[in-house]
Order: sequence, then structure tokens, then C-alpha cells
Amino acid sequence: MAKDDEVILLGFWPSMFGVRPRIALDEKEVAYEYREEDFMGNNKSSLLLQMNPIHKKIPVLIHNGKPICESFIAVEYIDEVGKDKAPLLPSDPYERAQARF
Ligand SMILES: N[C@@H](CCC(=O)N[C@@H](CS)C(=O)NCC(=O)O)C(=O)O
Repeated sequence: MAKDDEVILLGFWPSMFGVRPRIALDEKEVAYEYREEDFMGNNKSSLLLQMNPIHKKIPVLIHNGKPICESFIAVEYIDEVGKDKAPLLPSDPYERAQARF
């Protein structure tokens, strides 16, 4: 991701799904804004509903205004966009399949 890109992550602290893209962003040393969702108060943000209208779930990665939903899809997206730094998946197709599993 380019230095001036806007990266926002919608999350919920107890969620292991939410931790996946956070680890990926940290590995790639991407600066991002983390926004905590208020699921305890049953109060989803309008940004979450707008960015993930189908499942209304976190995590949602928002890259320059465009949403990427589903934790593993977000991890792969972060890996592809930042392919010059700290690869997250093996280069070998079989090992990559194993890692995805
Ligand atoms: N398959 C999804 C699962 C995401 C998920 O289940 N998120 C939960 C938090 S752990 C959520 O947003 N729940 C809100 C709800 O169900 O209303 C992923 O990997 O991102």
C-alpha cells in the first residue's frame, strides 16, 4: 500500500477474525486507522453497514474508500498489495494451499 493511502480497519476486540488482518497489516508495516465496533451495545456503525451490507460483520478493511470483507480475503489482499514486503503465504502452490487450509 502506498504511503498516502487511507487504510481503515473495522474490528471488534474479542474477534479472532478481526485479528487476522491486523497481524497482516503489522507484518507489512502498513499504517492504518482502527475503528472498534460496538457489538456489546448492539450498535453497528453506519460505516460497517455501508461497507459490508451483506453480512454486516467485521473485519472490514477499507482501502482508499473501497471495502474488502472477510478476514482471509483481507489478509490475501494485504499480501498481494504489499507483495514487495514480508510474504504471508508460501510461493509453492501446494504449501500455499496447506497454509490456506
Ligand atoms: N467469515 C468471517 C467471519 C466474521 C465474523 O463472524 N465476525 C463476527 C465477529 S467474530 C461479527 O462481525 N459478528 C457480528 C454479527 O454477527 O452480527 C470472516 O472470516 O471475516
